[in-house]
Amino acid sequence: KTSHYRANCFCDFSIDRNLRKPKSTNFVMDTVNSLGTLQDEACTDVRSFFELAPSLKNRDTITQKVNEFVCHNSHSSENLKSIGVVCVTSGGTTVPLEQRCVRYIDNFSSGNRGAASTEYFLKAGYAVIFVYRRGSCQPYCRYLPEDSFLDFFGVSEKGEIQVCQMNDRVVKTAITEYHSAVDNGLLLKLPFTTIFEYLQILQLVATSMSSLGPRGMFYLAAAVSDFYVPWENMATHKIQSTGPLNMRLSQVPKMLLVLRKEWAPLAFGISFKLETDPKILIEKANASLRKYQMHVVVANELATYKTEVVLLAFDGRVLTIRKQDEDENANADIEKKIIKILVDMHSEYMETFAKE
Ligand code: PAZ
Repeated sequence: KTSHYRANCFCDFSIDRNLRKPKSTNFVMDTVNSLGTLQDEACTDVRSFFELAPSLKNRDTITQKVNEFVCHNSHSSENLKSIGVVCVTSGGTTVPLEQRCVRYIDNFSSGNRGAASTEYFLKAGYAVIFVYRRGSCQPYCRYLPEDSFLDFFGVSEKGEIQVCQMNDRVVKTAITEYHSAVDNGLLLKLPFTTIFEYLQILQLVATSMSSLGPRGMFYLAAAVSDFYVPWENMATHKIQSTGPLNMRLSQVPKMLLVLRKEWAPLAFGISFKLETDPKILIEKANASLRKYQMHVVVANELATYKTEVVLLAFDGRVLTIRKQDEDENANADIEKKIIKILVDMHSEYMETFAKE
């Protein structure tokens, strides 16, 4: 039932034909009804989450930056340089345990996927709003040393800063490409730390990007907390260690459906699903696709996420992308293949609007 073939970009595509089967009318109506209820519930939960969350610092400045960026990259802009605008989220959100936070729960993510994907989206002609966790991996800095940035530089006898010869090319490329993206108004970076900041920034970006219609895209690679301590239940000061700590975490409301249906309803939505148990990965990714009405869900397993992902698309396509052994060089990240496929899917999606 599953056919495998090799495409010219070295990806193994597996298309599960069962997923293309037309559904019965009853099934469709049930799905529509339950989605309506789910959407109403999600909207209510999201509204109360925002009402109770600590307000975002510099909200007005961030809003202005995002609006200007979106306007600069909108169709009406005279100097339009991008084919689409993508919001890439990257890194893990934290859940503070105290309002004056000393301790927090964190989520696994280095930000490498988001940073690499940003570079490939820019290369493909997109403008990128990079919403990233403070301190996580940055676009064009992936090849710089992790431990000491200073290892890359030296000081000449005249006191001038020099790049060590062996790193010369990497640093020049990084500086040139980064500045070119920023100077042309194609890269906007917005940092977050907590789940509260992340969701407020996402809402703000999404509502601004809704003006772009189908040219907008969301590539949600950030590892977002599922559980949190509501602000009003949180200890104000550092929790004292006077015995075992009992904590009750609430569920973070499901923003994906609200993003898709309310904040930016025409944008192309891609979310990620990470699991450690391979037995449930595809089932969970499929559930996300249906429940949150995403256009694509990228399923990956913790043990193999750098070398294998499965793309499940809303039209039933299921593509397995693998980093091959022959790709083992710095310029052949799996993200290069993922972005190529997603850009093609997004073009097809935009074409359906152009025809209408
Ligand atoms: O940031 P990174 O490169 O270390 O990891 C990327 C990832 C595994 C966090 C990402 O591919 C992903 O699956 N994000 C969604 C995680 C989630 O299910 O919440």
